[in-house]
Amino acid sequence: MGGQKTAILSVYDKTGLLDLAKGLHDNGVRLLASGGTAKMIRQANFPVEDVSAITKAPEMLGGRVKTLHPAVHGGILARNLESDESDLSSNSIDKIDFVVCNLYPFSETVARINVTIPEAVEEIDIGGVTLLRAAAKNHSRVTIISDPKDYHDFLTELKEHGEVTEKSRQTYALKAFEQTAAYDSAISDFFRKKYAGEGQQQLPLRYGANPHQKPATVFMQDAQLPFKVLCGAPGYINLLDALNAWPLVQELTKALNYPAAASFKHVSPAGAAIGVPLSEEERKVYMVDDIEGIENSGLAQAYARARGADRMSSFGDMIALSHEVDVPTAKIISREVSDGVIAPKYTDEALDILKKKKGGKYLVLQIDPDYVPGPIETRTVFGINLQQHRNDAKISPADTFNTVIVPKNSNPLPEPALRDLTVATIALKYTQSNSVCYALNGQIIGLGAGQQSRIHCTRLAGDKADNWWMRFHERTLNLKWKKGTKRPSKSNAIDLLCSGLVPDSGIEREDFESYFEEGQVPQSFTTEERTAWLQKLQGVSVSSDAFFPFIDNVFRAARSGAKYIAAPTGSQNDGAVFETSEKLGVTFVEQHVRLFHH
Ligand code: 93A
Repeated sequence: MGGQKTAILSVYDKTGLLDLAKGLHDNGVRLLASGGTAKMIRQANFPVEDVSAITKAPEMLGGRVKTLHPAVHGGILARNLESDESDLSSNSIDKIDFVVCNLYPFSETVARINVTIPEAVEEIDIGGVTLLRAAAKNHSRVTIISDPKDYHDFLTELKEHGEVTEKSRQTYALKAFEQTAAYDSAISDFFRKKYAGEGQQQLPLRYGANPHQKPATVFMQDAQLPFKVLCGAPGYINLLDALNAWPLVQELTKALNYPAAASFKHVSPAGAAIGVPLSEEERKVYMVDDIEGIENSGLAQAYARARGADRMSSFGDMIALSHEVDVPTAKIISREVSDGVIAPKYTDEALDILKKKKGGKYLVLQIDPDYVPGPIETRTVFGINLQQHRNDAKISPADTFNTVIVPKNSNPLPEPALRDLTVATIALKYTQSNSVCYALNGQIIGLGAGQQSRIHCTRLAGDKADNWWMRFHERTLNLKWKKGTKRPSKSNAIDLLCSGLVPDSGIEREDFESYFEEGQVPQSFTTEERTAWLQKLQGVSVSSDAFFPFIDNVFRAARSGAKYIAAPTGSQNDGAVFETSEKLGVTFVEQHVRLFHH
């Protein structure tokens, strides 16, 4: 065909088709088109040939085979190579220079209510996707136009330069690749919902973050979900919690070689701990003194600590447990208000206990402990994709806290400090930023999450640590509850008392009093009582997910018994921060990795 260029046109959306055909014709291009496309061009009196003119084969199978032919794809895929040229000429195939194609409307079809599988199947474009991919693959020679919005610029370029520049061919090829990718993912999404066993590769969720956010689903691409639902039906936020809480406990247990537990709410830990044996007082404060066998279960003690850290925040929690769930752990869970639990295993007896909770609706997830996520994670916010390497930074007592800044020559840190800094820092890795965590005895005692200001975070966490410690005051330990007072009401009243927020009068006061025996309503703590008791809180470890920009954070941490602080460095104020720590007798450790989490 000498120097004449050839275009093949096959479009479902025929917007702008006639202008395009005219423009191509005006530029001396030979037009080939599939059935409906050719018909429309012909009716407008522009010269066009059917694809069958080169394939010598009719469209068949009711349109399922239109352009799938070596005469088409040989013509598109051929390079300017001698061997390709000779293949073409021995098969009497002409090169194709331009491909214009857009696809059957699969997404629009399956978006229709009550669409059937045969209807959806018929909208799976095969030949068009092949045209797009073939032309995009060979974009060093071929131009692929897949969007009617590009017709104008394409024709302008063709008219002005007689050809399409390499840059434009690249841009158009990328668009075609994006389109086939999106098209295929729409097809696999549709069939995943239809064919993947529920709970295996996908799981429909009742709704998303809020009841009006429907539909909602959780799924894996090309893999099974790494968890099974043993009881209940997970919600969207349950899963966000579970999928943050599980790696937290997995890392804690690996780093410290103890069973570990976390209690999550709104995608931050309310508590997290390892199974350091509980003292008698701790058992009382954490309301587990009557749990049989707790002293022999590291996991139960870990959860008692995680749940006990901040009982108010843990109300309705999602729990993660590092080891096989045993009866003592299940018994603690069974009488708390909680939404669900994720763990690698459950004993039969423990599972029976959990399955009875919430009228049989308690969420029990079993996670595959060998599941390792891929290195890249992607999310969509406001329709825009964000992608990053997963935060797989390893926190370990041996390697993370070995750079003591002040006091000089105080390496290494004592074991309990290393342990508590590890707990605090791993907890922060899974806490919404800004975050600061106070830890003691292998558990969180105060955690501030999601604050825009670091000092507010340090204060919030410090106030929580103070509140936690006030719960150990003998007056709190010996409260005389009215018979029948429920656990959440007790936690609430204790929280009011320990935070110093009990009102002197009014209906809130009456409500507070109603939980206690006649004449046994506790007095509020006096300032002196509080100060004296808080001074006894010592040896606390504090970790921060990013540097302390000002010395106020050190002042606040020290007020709640901080003896060790670990934080990244790099603030302009580092010098003053270190100096203040030293003056207050606080050991400052450089923690090398910033741990923002969102
Ligand atoms: O059923 S197909 O997958 N088989 C084909 O060989 C084929 N070639 C192009 N569908 C095929 N097409 C698609 O037909 C194009 O992607 C385009 O959407 C549509 C244009 O058909 P017509 O020209 O008959 O209107």
